[in-house]
Amino acid sequence: MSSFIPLPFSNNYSDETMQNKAEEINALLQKRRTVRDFSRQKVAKSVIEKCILAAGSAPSGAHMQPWHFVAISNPEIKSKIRQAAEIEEQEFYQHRASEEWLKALEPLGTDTNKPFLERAPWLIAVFAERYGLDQDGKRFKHYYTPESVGIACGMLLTALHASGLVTLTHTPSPMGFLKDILKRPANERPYLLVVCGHPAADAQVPDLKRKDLSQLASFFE
Ligand code: IYR
Repeated sequence: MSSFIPLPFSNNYSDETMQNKAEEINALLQKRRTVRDFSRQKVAKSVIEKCILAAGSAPSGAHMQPWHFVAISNPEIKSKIRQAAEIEEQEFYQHRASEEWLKALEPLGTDTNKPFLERAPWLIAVFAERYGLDQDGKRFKHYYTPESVGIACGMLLTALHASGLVTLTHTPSPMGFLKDILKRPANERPYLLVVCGHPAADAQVPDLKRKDLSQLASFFE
């Protein structure tokens, strides 16, 4: 059973307006950088709420919306997350990571110490719902879950960046501890931890280059 409504917007931009819009969004997103040095400056919950709503507008397989976002500003919970993440990171840097992986990480200057997990005003833990549960607790299938949640995360990062905040996509692995600390149900799997806030006044980022258009795209015209 489906019901349809007329597309609820119409832009019809001129070629020139469209060109300008594309340039504007590219210029905005080219400024995005992953930041590891955060200030303790607070960020209003209402900003985080809006950005999560924006993320929730992502397309998803069969419109199952297989995601859940947990936003944390509570210092005790942030501290628990830091402790658990640093234990996993010690394992990673000392045992789990291959030489090749450690070499690839060198330019980023990362290590087992994760102070940003306590300093940044917000952590947003993103969970992927492996399957849905109806009102009677009966399971139903979700489709293209990693793709859907990945798109939603991209939109979350875009919304946070466009709001003037900086982010770090943090991937302590495995992330099972997030599920325990945040008391998430069995059908959810931790997908990504987004650290977000204002950059420290002296924040530094690695001098990375992005692929240019000829490297990152091909066209058949
Ligand atoms: N999770 C570790 C290692 C790490 C892995 C990748 I791939 C990165 O792009 C950055 C870090 C850490 O957060 O330090």
